[in-house]
Amino acid sequence: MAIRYNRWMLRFQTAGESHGEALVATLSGLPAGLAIAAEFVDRELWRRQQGFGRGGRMRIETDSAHFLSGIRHGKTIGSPIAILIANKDWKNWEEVLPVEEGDPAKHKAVKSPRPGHADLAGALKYNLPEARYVLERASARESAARVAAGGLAKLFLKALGIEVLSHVVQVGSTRLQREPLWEEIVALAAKNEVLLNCVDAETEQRMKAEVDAVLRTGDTVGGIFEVVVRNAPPGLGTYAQWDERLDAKLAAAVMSLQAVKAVEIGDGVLSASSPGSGVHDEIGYRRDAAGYTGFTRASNHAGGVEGGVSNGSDVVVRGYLKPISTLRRPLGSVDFASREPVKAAYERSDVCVVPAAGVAAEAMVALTIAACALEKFGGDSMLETLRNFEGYKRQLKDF
Ligand code: EPS
Repeated sequence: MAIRYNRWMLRFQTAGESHGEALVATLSGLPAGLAIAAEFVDRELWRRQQGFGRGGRMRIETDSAHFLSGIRHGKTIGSPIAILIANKDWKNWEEVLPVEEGDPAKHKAVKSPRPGHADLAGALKYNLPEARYVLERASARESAARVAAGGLAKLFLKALGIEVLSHVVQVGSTRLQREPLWEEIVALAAKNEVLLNCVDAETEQRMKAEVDAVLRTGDTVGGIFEVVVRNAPPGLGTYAQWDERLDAKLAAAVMSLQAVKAVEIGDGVLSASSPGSGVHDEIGYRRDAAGYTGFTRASNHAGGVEGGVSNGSDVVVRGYLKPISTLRRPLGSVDFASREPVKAAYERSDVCVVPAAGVAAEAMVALTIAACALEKFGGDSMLETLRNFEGYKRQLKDF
């Protein structure tokens, strides 16, 4: 019996550790003939590095995707794409974390596990005496590799007219109180200075005050980001099998990001406490409606997915981020060696990463939507994929 995910036409994996030499991503299954703008992928990587509350590490790194394979003369060739992102910080860690045996005296052990981090569970699982190797891979640094792969998925989706972007809905207890316009989210992504990636300037200042407060007290703060897929065609994903539902795939993709503790599709959380009449999106019809079909919706509480299938409205996915688990004023823990009570280890860290996590989630959502689109439309070349997509669009118009 095959595990369904192995049948995905678009597959990607990452390798690399936070303070190792580089991060690596491989992406298999993009059709041949897709134009790749390397500057676009680098801009995505830059976006992930931004936001008020990022730590000192982001002043060291300037993430850039180095393509090793699968792209020639500016276009995909149908072969697996390998991407390398160098860690500039490696020069400071070469002797601490050498591939060869090296000098054990130079090792920087993480001696007491941080509550909320993978430290303890990872050390127990891999039978490691302390948590250094655990944090090296569990670190959200890995999400840079996802953003590079996701950048390619975004370029594929753009060729189909589909866009994926994010914005921040909540930092700490400060929440955006209105629905953003798509144009506002687009404008956010074009900014060259990112504060907290919120569409409302006044709310963003209050979000900044929340980050300032935890910076002062040695604490950290979480929040909620929202990813919006614009122009997703109806018919991605299916209710036919549990693991083929679009919402299930999106939930897994976004939940797999570091520090995400809950995922919501549309107004999923609110809908649990609302009457049905208040949350289901009434259906209308206008022959000349913009979009894939003449069917219209009065609202989009469903977040563009009904029965595990995209319905033609924007797909909206929210990720709920716990506060970063590395605290400058650490919580109680236990020394790995002595088992005595001590404070948890502290390493240089971020205090708020909600905007950055939103960009990483865009990548995961783009990869998921691209995989579903390729399952539906197939194609080994862009010519073939786009022809199949055009045929489906005509079918929808004629429905
Ligand atoms: C992280 C700790 C910090 C973050 C890192 C995630 O890194 P460092 O230990 O080098 O200061 O900056 O995130 C990134 C490096 C990144 O690119 O997002 C952690 O422990 O999870």
